[in-house]
Amino acid sequence: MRIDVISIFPDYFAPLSLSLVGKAIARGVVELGIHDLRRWTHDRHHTTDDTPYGGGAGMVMKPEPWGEALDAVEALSPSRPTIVIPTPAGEPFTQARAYELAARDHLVFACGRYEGIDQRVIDHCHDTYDTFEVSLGDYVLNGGEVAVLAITEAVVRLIPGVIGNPESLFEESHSDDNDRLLEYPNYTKPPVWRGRAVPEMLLSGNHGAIAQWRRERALERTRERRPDLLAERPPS
Ligand code: 6GU
Repeated sequence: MRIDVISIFPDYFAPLSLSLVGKAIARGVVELGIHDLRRWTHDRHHTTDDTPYGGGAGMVMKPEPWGEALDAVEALSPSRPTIVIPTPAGEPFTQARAYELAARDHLVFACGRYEGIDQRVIDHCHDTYDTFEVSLGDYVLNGGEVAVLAITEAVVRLIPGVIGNPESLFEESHSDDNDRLLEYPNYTKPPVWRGRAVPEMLLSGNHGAIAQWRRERALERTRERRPDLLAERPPS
């Protein structure tokens, strides 16, 4: 997979050379390009924003640099890219979307700052490419950069061969194999720590009973913390 990121803060993406994503890059599973949007400005001050038509607070990112940047980055791979635009006004980013993006050949992340990108750039993306406007949750970040770090990690770990033990993908929270419940609690040695014992069931060696106990804990947790997930579950 090829991933390109367009941002006015390219330094934000240094952490992508670490950890699991960094290894995928080092192994050539992922090719990563980080691009400074200012490269596609032509004025002395490398201006990327301007005041909003209609008035109001804040600044809006100008369309021209974005148009040139998208044209240039599209040309870096033979396939038509999938565009991801992080925005608090997007659809909630989910594990299902992460799996869908993990199957694409070329992802391009367009990081907006200020009050966002001129809507004509977004409309152009929807008309020209497969485009997803996604949000990480109901709170506001200053720009899309931190969201891109999160989304990239969620996507790259799902590319076949990136995770050492793919079985670990099956039981985790939000996986289909776990019926999209939150994950049950996990324990390791010692059996008692600061007076807290590991639940006895897990020491029983009865694998059927342990699986049932874990499912009950997963249901209990989901009911308490994310009742919305139970409501939208397919009937089982
Ligand atoms: Cl994806 N972007 C920004 N700027 N703020 C957010 C977000 C994304 N998700 C939640 N808040």
